[in-house]
This record gives sequence, structure tokens and C-alpha cells, in this order.
Amino acid sequence: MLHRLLAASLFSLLISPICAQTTKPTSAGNPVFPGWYADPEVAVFGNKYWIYPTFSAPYEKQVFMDAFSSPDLVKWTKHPRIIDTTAVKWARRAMWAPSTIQKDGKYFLFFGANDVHEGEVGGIGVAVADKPEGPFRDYLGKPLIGQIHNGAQPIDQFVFKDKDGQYYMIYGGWRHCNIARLNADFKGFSPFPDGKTFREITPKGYVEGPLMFMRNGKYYFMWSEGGWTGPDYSVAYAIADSPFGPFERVGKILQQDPKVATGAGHHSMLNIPGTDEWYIVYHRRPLTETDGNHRETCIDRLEFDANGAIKPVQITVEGVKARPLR
Ligand code: FUB
Repeated sequence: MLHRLLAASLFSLLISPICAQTTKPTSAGNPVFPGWYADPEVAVFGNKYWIYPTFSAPYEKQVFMDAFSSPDLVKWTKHPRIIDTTAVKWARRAMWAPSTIQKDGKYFLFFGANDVHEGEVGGIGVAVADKPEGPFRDYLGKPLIGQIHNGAQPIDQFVFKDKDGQYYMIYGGWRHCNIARLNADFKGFSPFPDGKTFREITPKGYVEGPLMFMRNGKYYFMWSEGGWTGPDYSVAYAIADSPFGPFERVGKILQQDPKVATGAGHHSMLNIPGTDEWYIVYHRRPLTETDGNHRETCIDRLEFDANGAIKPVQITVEGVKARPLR
């Protein structure tokens, strides 16, 4: 009997390190990292995934942004305070919805600040860094868009690179969305042939959080609908042959699920480079929460049907499987 007990203890001592290895998480679980974080924008830089979210708190406390990186969508590393208002003199609160792109060896982070209204200082700014984790410094010393054009609040910018290499800024809150042609140095905009700099492309149902991407030669335009503090926040989309539309609303593809979470919206899209594998990165509110700022960053799979329509997303608790970048 004693022999058997000793043998069993020895076996478990030997085997436990192996078991510890095999219990490594293989699914991300939602949320993918702890804390209240909203408006997540995903990017791939080198062999890492990056998420740039809004720090979801009362406006006066939104004076910095954190970023998160991962080799596989499961293990996430926090990079605290990649930018804060001490580095952007005109920004004093409500730093929202970062959008980061890599260009010419630099990283440009576009963001909204101050929840600007007519006659106030604030709007969409741009910051620059040598690394994706910053530190980001103010690029212009003033907002890139500080005025209200076509009724669009200058927030929720998304930078889209067209197939001819032209960069566009697509942005807007208050139910209006504009597109503008970014100059190559990202210091301003060039007018369209009709002389206008800000062209309105608002589709039916649009509220905020625009995004554009291309797939099989088509332009997909996506946006958030509903109120971000409530349960019915959601995402809809349209497809067109040009970045200027016209964008006919197809329908909702992301929304609350009473068994999982509420307020699912303000998303970004991840296409694994070199594949047709897609993920949606978005925020949502736990079923136990009603505070508008209690938003968490989540990832789920997104699929297209044979006609190129986006299938409604099933939001999950378990999240996505590990997906290392190769
Ligand atoms: O997080 C602040 C604001 O909430 C964003 O700019 C909106 O899109 C909404 O998500």
C-alpha cells in the first residue's frame, strides 16, 4: 500500500509540470483583456496584433490612452499611457477612439479630444511615434480637424488607404459622416475636384464609429447605430464600388445578445494578412452593468457568405482560438 502511495505521489510530481503546460489557454475569452476599454481599433504591425482602445471613463478622466499587443490574440500585453494630454497641449479631456497606422517607418495615431462643440477648441488630432507602443507626441500642435463640417462632430476618425495609395479620413459623430483626402504628410487635406474638402457620405441609420475596408474589389462601409450608453448600440454596413458610395444600408451584423452582453458596437476589422480570415474587434457591456462607460473589448469571428454579404456575428463568452501570426 505504502509503495502504491509513494508511486502515485512520484507520478503526480513528475506529471504536474506537463499538465501545467497543457492547461495554457487556447481561447482568448471575452473580454480579451481586463478593464473598461471601448472603441477598439485593431492593427497588425510586424508579427504582433495591436489594439488601441478608448480608456472608458468619465470625460475628465480620459486624459490618456493605453495600447495592448499580442502574438496570438490570446496573450495580451498592456502598454500603459502611450499618449496623454501632457503631450497634446490643446487636448484636455475625452480622448477617444484612437486609430493607428504605420507609414514611412513612423506610427501615426489619430484621435478625438475634448468632445468638441461649435466654437470650442478640440476635435481630431494626430500624434506620431517611432514605435507602435509610443510614446506618441503631438504632430501638429493643433487639431487636424477642429471645425464642424456638414453637421459632423469631429470624432471617431478612421484612416483608409485606397488601392491607388491615397489615404482618406472618414469620420464623424452626431449622425453625420464625412470623407476627406489626406495629404501625404498627414498635415492637412486636399480638396476634391468640386472644390469641397469634406464630402458627406452618411448612410441611413448612421450614428458614429465609421470604418472602411476592401474585399474582392468592393468597398465595405461600416458604422455604429443607436446610443453608445444603452443596450441597443449596434453595427450595420453597406457595400459600394467607390469609397464615396452611394452607401445603401444592408443591415445589422453586430448587436446585443441577452444571454451574453449588451451594447455591442464601435468595432474594427482584423483580416489576417495574406488570408480571407476575418475577426471583429468591438466593445460591449456585461449583462451585470448599466453604467455607460462600463465597456469591455472583445473579439469574435466574422464571416462572409458566398455573395460577399457579412453574416451576423455571434457574440461569445469564450472568444476566439489562439491565432499566432506566421
Ligand atoms: O468612447 C467615446 C465615444 O463613445 C466614441 O467616440 C463613440 O463612438 C462611442 O463609442
